[in-house]
Amino acid sequence: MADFDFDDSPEAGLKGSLGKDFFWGYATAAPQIEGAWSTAGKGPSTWDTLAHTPGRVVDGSTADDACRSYDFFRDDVALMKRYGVTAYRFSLSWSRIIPLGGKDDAVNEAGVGFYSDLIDELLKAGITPFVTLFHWDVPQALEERYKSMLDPGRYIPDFVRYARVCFERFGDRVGHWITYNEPGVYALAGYAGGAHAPNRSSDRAKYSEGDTSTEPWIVGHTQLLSHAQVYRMYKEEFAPTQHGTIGITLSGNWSAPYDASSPADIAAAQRALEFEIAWFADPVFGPGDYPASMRAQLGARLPTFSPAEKKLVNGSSDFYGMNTYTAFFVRDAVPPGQPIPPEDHKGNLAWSDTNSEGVSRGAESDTEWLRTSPWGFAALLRWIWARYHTPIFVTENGTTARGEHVSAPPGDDVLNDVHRIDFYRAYVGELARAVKEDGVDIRSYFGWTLLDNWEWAKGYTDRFGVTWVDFESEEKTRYPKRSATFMREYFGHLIAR
Ligand code: PNW
Repeated sequence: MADFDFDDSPEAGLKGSLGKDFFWGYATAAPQIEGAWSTAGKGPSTWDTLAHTPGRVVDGSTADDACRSYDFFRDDVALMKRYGVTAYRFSLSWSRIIPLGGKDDAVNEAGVGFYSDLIDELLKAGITPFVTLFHWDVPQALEERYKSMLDPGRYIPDFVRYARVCFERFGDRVGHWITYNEPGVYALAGYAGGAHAPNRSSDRAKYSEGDTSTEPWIVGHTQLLSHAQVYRMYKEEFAPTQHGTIGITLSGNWSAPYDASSPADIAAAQRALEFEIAWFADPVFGPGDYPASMRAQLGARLPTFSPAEKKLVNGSSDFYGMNTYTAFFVRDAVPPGQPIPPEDHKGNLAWSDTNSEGVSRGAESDTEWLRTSPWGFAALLRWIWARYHTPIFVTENGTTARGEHVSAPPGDDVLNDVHRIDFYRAYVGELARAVKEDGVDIRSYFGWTLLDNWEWAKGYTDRFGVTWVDFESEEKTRYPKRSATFMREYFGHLIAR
């Protein structure tokens, strides 16, 4: 019996608006769920190093065990089958597959075996794997050898060889590849703000090394070049026999002008989208170079593409992988004519939670930056479609909810996660409307995330899952939240039969 009735809801008219081959499911990342951080030959990653450095994770936790999905992956697949998903997006841990990471370093057969078993288990359950090669965990050995992405000449061949091993070992069964997850968040959180691995920033009160004014732009450039090389390699050497698709996933939230009638605020909102999204999307899907607004502010601190690199990068993604969570109201931080500090990495912006008319960007979650802003998602889908005309795979979207930090067993008040249900109802509804009303080509939706997990430097303090996890228990016991049921029934309504 169905829990939710969509035939008598505002979404009634959206019935069957998504195609039969639309993929839906949940996304995860290896460091956030696997645990087994040093099991069966796995080498340490930069995130293991961060977690074992006092003061770097807000609750002092590590990801040593996380959700123990390394041990319980068969249970996770069974859970997803119950949840009715058709696809699962997960990432591979580079240092589980090549413990030291480098192109001449040994492959760890136990690590390959783990992912091979996971892929087989998914296929047996009728769930299509979407595999991310890089979700932020650089092998620690490469950080120590040459500062990883800060040395593109040494990093790129190492990443390309890692990708080759993955295509060789898994490509017979995996047809959907994502090279990088959110190169922008990776570059800014790890090299500008510094809270993420490898903890580099100009903020000397907190971090001993780094240069916020230059390093994020180098790291972004390295990711673009290495992504593109892997894309070309896959197309030339693997796609002819493996017939898969491959692309990149970008992060990006909607930015709207604080005062919708102010030309300066309108320009600020456009600049926000360019610094956050077009930084990567213009070189890959658009005109083939960084946006003019970035060059104007950053000058020579932003690397340049040689003609050959431009050609390599432009057109190097079969689809637009889209991670998005929220929306902001923005205006200029520094007034026109005054110098913008070289550490600015967001495009000279000031943010507010309400606009000039007092309209809120949305309901608060349990995470400061994240509010329920489906209006922004609706606008963003159309902005990306209009600017890039590339099929969109939504690869992450979701929310935390207040009141979920309780001891096991969680009560019905916790498991009935109305805030998350409202979020998913609104966002996925906007997705279906963009498809139905404006013909935006959207092919997947992955909720973030399957399980409450280790939310990076936030530790276990942010619960994004449709499954509540008891991190105190030996088995990391899983309790389905009601949003999981909601999603199964909602997609049952939206996807054509
Ligand atoms: C994503 N923002 O990161 C990551 O891909 C996930 O691993 C992570 O757990 C999830 O979102 C939730 O945070 C983001 O500030 C981090 O807009 C920050 C932002 C967006 C995405």
